[in-house]
Amino acid sequence: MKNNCLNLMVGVLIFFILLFLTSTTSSKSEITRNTASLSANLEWNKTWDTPVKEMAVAGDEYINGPVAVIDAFNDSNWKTENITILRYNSLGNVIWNKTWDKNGINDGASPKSLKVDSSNNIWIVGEINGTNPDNEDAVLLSYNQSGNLTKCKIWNFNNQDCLTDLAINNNSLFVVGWTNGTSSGWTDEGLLLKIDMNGNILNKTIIKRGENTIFTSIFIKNDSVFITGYINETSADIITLKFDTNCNLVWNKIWNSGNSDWAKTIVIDKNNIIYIGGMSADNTILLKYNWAGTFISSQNLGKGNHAHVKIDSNGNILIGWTANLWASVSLKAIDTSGSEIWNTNWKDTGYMVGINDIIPTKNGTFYVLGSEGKSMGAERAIILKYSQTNVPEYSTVILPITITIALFVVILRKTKRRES
Ligand SMILES: [Ca+2]
Ligand SMILES: [Ca+2]
Ligand SMILES: [Ca+2]
Repeated sequence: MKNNCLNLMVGVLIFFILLFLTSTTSSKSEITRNTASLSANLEWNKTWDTPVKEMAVAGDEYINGPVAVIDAFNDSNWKTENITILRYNSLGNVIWNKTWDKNGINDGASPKSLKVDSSNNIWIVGEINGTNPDNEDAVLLSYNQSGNLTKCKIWNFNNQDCLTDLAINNNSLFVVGWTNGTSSGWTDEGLLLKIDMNGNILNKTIIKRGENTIFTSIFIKNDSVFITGYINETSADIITLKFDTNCNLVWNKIWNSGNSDWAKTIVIDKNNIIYIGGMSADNTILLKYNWAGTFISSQNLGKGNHAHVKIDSNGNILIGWTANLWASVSLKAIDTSGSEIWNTNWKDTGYMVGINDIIPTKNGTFYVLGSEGKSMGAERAIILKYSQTNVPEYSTVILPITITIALFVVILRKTKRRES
């Protein structure tokens, strides 16, 4: 009996020594970080729900948690549409929420994008329907850490004006969108604004191809400005452009599958490969270009809406899209060679769900923003938090267990033989 106890203790001791040795070896190999063995795990999901409809549109990493902007609206009265900003902690609790309503008048404001600058100012772009729903003006808002509005710019360039995305580079804001001199549509022009941190416009560039040009996303790297969107010539085609930081056009490329094609997001990885997420007919697609604008590949991710693309802190590409007619949100990570690292999807029983943005953080976790509703459209905003963890490798658990059992059996047999 005494011997058995002793053997058990010896076995447990051997197990932990082996576990320690193998985990030390594997953590050393993590210096090169084997991201191929990462998996994504849902940490929590939260909703934001008021009597009107809400959609989480965009967000950014902030201080100890994300900040998100919500489009809050009422289908029966466009004037009640407004912009709500939510600051979260990392557990998904709302620290503060603010609603922007110009001069207290309901005039249909709608947010499109949000970014945080290096001084922790929150910048939001979108549109406001000044006098009627066909006469939008461009809106730029800035909030400080406490949620106080510090800047508000409204520009009426044309009949219809809308800002869709922004990027911050060396104390300048670069904002994209579209502008239109008529209220009939189909004559939109792509808009690029360079703005100082006081909200003054330094440069306004208009690009038009075909009948209609709309810019949807902007990404700046190494003082080069990359923009994507779509144009209408024969069918909708994806346009991708490179500018310098003085807003001079360097190149522009058109991608046409033969079907209707739209681009939603643009990012650039550590190897300077450009990724464009969008839609072609009713499929989710991912396009790749190199820095010089040479087309590399297009990938069909299956039936779904726009691909939202971001680069995470491991340098991998996170892709999310609304799939299966709002039945689920599909998420996947690929490495820079295009190999899939993980894929997962999110559903909420009884609800139709959709994604609008992904917010990667510095430690590999990421947030997903979107909306859900019992019927088509948004009833409430959703935010999900995922972590990415290393899948335990074979050697770190199985090997110590196997060796320990083998040693234990040998010791037990020897003891029994001695006892008999
Ligand atoms: Ca609601
Ligand atoms: Ca206008
Ligand atoms: Ca096309």
